[in-house]
Amino acid sequence: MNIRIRAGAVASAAALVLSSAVVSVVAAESSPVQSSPVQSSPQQAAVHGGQGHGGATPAERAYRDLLDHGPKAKILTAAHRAQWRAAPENSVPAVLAAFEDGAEIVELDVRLTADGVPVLMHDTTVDRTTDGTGRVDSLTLAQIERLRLREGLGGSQAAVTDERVPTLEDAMRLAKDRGLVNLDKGWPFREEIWDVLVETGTVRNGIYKSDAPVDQVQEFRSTHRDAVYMHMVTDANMAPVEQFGDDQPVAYEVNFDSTADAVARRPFLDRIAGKSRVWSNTMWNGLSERMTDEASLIDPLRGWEALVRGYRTTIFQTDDVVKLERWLATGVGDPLPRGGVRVQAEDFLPGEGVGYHDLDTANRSNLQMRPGEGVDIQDLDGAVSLGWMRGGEWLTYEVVVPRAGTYEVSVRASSPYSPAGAYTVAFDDGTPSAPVAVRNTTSHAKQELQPSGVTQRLTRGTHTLRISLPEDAYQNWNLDYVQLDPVRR
Ligand SMILES: [Ca+2]
Ligand SMILES: [Ca+2]
Ligand SMILES: [Ca+2]
Ligand SMILES: [Ca+2]
Repeated sequence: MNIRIRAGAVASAAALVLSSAVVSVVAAESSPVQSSPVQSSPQQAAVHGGQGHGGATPAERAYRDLLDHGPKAKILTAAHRAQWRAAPENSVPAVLAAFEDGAEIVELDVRLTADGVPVLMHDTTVDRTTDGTGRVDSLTLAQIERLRLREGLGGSQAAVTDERVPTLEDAMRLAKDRGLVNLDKGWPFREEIWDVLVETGTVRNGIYKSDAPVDQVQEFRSTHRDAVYMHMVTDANMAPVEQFGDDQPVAYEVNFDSTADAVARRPFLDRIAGKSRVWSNTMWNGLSERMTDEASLIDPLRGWEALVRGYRTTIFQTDDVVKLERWLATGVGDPLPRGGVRVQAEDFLPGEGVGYHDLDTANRSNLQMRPGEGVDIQDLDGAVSLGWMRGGEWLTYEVVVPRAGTYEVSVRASSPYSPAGAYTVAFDDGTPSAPVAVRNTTSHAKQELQPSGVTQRLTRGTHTLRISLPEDAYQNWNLDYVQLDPVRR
């Protein structure tokens, strides 16, 4: 069984600026692949990439795999700022969660305190990610250790946690047996980092990166023979592949905001792939021209699979470790639980005052995929979703329920605000539910499936689902899709 979309919605799909895959008709029960536990052991057969090398520890396996750029090389996962979906970015529990979720590499941001200690901090200041303020390089380690990290990707409205800013030494000790660390922002103080790697016995765990001139890189590597190094390239610095000669980096991070860029073309990528690994970033639209994590959840061929097939990618830096690992293992990025129903928020029933009510007739976003409809459809780094959600607005959907039973409503939503908003749910013109609060995901562009606690008994067949936004609640959030999961008894 699957979700049926009304004829009006299908007709408007012809006007999509994205591919027709945007209007996804999800078939839960006919899908050959059901969600399964993520396996990262070398014995697990992968749909994409090889099985990987053996080794005494996960870190040893990851190191051997990193050095392998042959045709059977394992595809490696790098968790951007560690697993920030489970804990604060660049925190100890986020590092542990990234490795537990199957990443071989955690990407961490390194800065020096006023007293010269490498700590994990993305921004030049501590303002976004902690309860304090000030520049990292103007605070001592003792001052920074008194701060508390905010949840997820931080922001002024993100909750403050009990977690503290880790030193690089803390992180390397955690990673020692577990996996590799991509050392972002650390090239200017590579010697201080080297001292930490030597002291903690983690020289093979730490992956330096830069886009520095090749002479400077080779000078460092000539005096630090065991240093693991990857190089960042764009069209502005393509030449290094030749300049590195027989002493190639373990990987090239290739960034392009257009597939017309020379670094995104096969001749260049083939030269890299013969000697090293191609590392692709899929967090935002501008890094691998729209081939993002979110686009991959709509269809892997729009993101991860396109990069593997067409761009020689063998390392992904991702904001969604769990879903990338699931795709590597099963070929499905965002599976629907068995018996579930999913309806994309952008597939609302047509007509102002009939299928929906929106406060202004314009689409406030730049994604004109349903011309003439006032609902605000947007592209959030590949997620086709609704924004400009305002009190008083409502949307209706036609859902086809495969089997009579009780279902729980979830929404995949995002917001950097607390409160973010609230909605009610009603079926078939029945009484609306009590308002459900939307959780702060710490970023407009980072969606999470949020169970509502609202359950409804439904007969087999077609039903109308209405999402309404109460006028008395603050509303500033984004809606990707609505999901009905059967409640097991
Ligand atoms: Ca970074
Ligand atoms: Ca509008
Ligand atoms: Ca609106
Ligand atoms: Ca959507």
